[in-house]
This record gives sequence, C-alpha cells and structure tokens, in this order.
Amino acid sequence: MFQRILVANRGEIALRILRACREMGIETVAVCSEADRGSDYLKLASESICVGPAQAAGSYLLIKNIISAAEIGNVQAIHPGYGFLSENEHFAEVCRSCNIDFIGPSSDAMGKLGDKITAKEIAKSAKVNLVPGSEGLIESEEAALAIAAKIGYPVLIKATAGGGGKGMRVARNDISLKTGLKQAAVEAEKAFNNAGVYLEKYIENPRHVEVQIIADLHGEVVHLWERDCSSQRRHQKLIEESPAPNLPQAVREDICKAAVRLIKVANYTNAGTVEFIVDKDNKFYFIEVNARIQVEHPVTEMVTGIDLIQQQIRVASGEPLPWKQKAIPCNGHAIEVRINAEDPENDFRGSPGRITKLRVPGGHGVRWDSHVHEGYVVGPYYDSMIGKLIVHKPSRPEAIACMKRCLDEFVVEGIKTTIPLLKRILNNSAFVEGRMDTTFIEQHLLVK
Ligand code: MV4
Repeated sequence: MFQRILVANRGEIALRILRACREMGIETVAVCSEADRGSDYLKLASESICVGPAQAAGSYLLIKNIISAAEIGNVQAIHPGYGFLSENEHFAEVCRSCNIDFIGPSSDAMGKLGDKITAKEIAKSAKVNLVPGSEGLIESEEAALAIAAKIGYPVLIKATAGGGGKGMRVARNDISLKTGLKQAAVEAEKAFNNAGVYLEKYIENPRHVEVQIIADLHGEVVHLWERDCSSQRRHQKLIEESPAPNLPQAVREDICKAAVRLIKVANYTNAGTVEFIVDKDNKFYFIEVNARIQVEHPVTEMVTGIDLIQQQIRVASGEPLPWKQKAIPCNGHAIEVRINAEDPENDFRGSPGRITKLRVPGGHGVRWDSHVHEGYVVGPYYDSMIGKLIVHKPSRPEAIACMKRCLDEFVVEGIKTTIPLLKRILNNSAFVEGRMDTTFIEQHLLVK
C-alpha cells in the first residue's frame, strides 16, 4: 500500500480524497494555487505545496509543477480527482515514466476511450448497442449526406475528441447538415485541436444513464449499478440519483452487464463510468466512457455502501477487488444536488463572494460533501460548485421528501446559489414521477 499520495486537485474532491487517505493511514501531499493558499481543507493534508498562480494553466494543469510537487513530497502515487489532469493521457504517461502510480486507468486505455471513434469500435466488439451512424470519421460532405440518407434525419454531428456535449450539432436536413459539418469541424479544431467529426442518429429527448465500474489490475471488473443524470441544464448536471427511476430491472441488468463487457474489452482499470442514453422505449445506446471518478460518485457510494475513493487507491496499489458482482447491493435510493455559486437571475453566471452565513442541513441519511465554511471566499477562478448535498433513504419518494426538507433548511448568504432552481425541480411533476429526460429542465422550468 502507498505511504504517501499527492492529491492533484482542489476543493470538495481534494477534501474527499484527503479524508479517504487519512482513514487508511496514508500520508498526503496537497497542492494548491495561490488563490487556494490557506484553505481549511488543506489542513487535513500531511503537507501542502503551492504549485502556481490562481490560473489553472499555471498551477493545477501544469504537469511539470505537479510532478515537481510529487518529487518534493516524495509520494508513491497521485490521485487526479476529476477535471484538471484526470483524463490527460500525457499526464498519466508522465507519472508512469517518473515511477509514480497514477490512481486511474493506464494512459493507453484512457487514450483509446478518449477518442470517440475508437471507443465505439471497442463498444461494437463488446456487443454494446451503438446509435446508428457513421462507421468512422466523416471524410467528405457527400459521405455525410449518404449516411444521413441511410439513417434518416435528425442526425447529430459530434467531435471525436469532444465529450460532455461540446461541439455537438443537430442537423434536420441536407442544408443544415452541410453547414453543421463545417461549423462543427472549425469548433472542434479550435476546442480540441482535432477537427474530426462523426454522425449519429439523433435520439430525441433521451435519458442520461451511466454505469459505475471498477476494475482491478488482475482482470476483475464489477459494476456498482447505474445513475440517472438527466436533470441537466446546458450539459451541466444539477441532480443525479441511483437507481435510475422507472428503468425496468431487466434493462438495468442489461445496461450494467454491457458496461462491464466494454470495460473488459478496453483493458480499462480502476474506476470509470460508462455513459448511455436511453430512449422512450428503454432502448439504451453507448455514448462514451468517463475515465475518471465523477462528481456524482457519492450516490453510488450510498446505495452500495462502498467507499469508491478508498477502493480506487486499493486497486491502484495492486489489491484485488474484495467482492464478487452478486455481493454488490443497490439499497434504497440516493439523490445528489449540486450547490453552485451561480446567479439564477443572471443566466446562472458565476456568483463569487464571501459566504457570510452558512447553515448546512443534516439528519438521517444526509451527507454534505464540501470544502466551504462560513467566511470562505468563493473565487472566480474555478468551477462554481461549492458542495454536493446527498440524501439516502429506503425509497425515492422518501429521498425526495428528505432533499426538499434539507433545501428548505439550507442557509447560504453572501453569494447567490442554485438552491431556488433545485427546489423547483424537486417540485416538478416530471421529476417527481421520474419521467424526466435531458431536456425537461430547459423545456419546462423556463430556464434556457
Ligand atoms: C446524444 C444524444 C442524442 N442522440 N447522441 C450529450 C453529451 C454527451 N454526454 C452525449 N450527449 C448526447 N448524445 C445521440 N445520438 C443526446 C445527448 C445528451 C444531450 C444532448 C443535448 C442536450 C443535453 C444532453 C444531455 C445528455 C445527453
């Protein structure tokens, strides 16, 4: 087992990893930017090293500074958290070449799954259902028009180096396909330094269901059931839950087994999430793999009772998975809401400032994952999430009632937050009845 781990992240996920390590008796080196210097959560680390200025490019994203901190800190492994360098194939390779364990997949598995075309080839060989579309990249306008004629409009133009919805365009006829292709390629080149695009049949109003996976270094892979993340706004998840409401048990078993097959074929190791969209007939289609621990991992931890961060560390150190698939339960129902410092009256733009008052709810089945406290200054440099409120109850109605009670109790002053919108979503009939899809917030909650 590792003696010392560097946590290459900040905020709530850095705190989450520091806590997991402390419980395991593992020493920790935290890194911070000048903007995060002196933050309370850093006190849980054995030592903290300032790696650069507030701008992430000069600190949390600067590989040579992170590696230097790892050398100075004399660590055996690095946990990247999510975002920043967590899916940076080059960073994983640099760690390996410096003889530092990267707590995540190999750079090879990360690379294969990070490219959407090779990821789909792996899915195909694992007999995982794909959306009908182009075999590979679109090489010409004529080829695109022919594929669209075959699969039928509407089609979705996607960037092979994209993800999370960036660079996607819907085309509903030949004209919009031609213009869409040009725009998508320009945008992809600019955003991902890779203009490659491909086509898929556009599945209207899908649900977003993802399967948590963990794989050890000895070929064992298990799923930790699924999460529904359909409650999104502009590809930003607001509410996540497990299990997915109104998904028949047979479909749940199939989607989770499909995810395991794909991860095995990809030789993927450590924690990962296989993302699907589900249509109105409960048919599911593979979309992409998120090769990192995700923001929403706590809902899976609540229903399975597994500490995913500790398991990531154990797996990276070479320990075999401690359970067989049939021993992994999905008990009760867990819901997570993301509390962001954003201003609902101003198109949800960031709302930095000092938290002058903070009263966090608690009680049976309530968990608050956050690095903030009363007096904490939310800066403008990083993403706006200040914490995640998770509730876990025997049933979905009880979990919704508990979350509503918690949001009513929650007091945050000094900054604007997404709490008012979250309250409206929890009262929305589509959500309460589990009929939400990825468009319901923007369509029904008059939130564009
Ligand atoms: C799709 C889709 C419908 N049809 N692919 C969005 C980002 C990435 N996670 C995959 N995504 C989607 N891929 C096909 N063929 C719908 C989504 C999607 C989505 C699309 C538009 C607006 C919000 C969305 C939220 C989740 C998934």
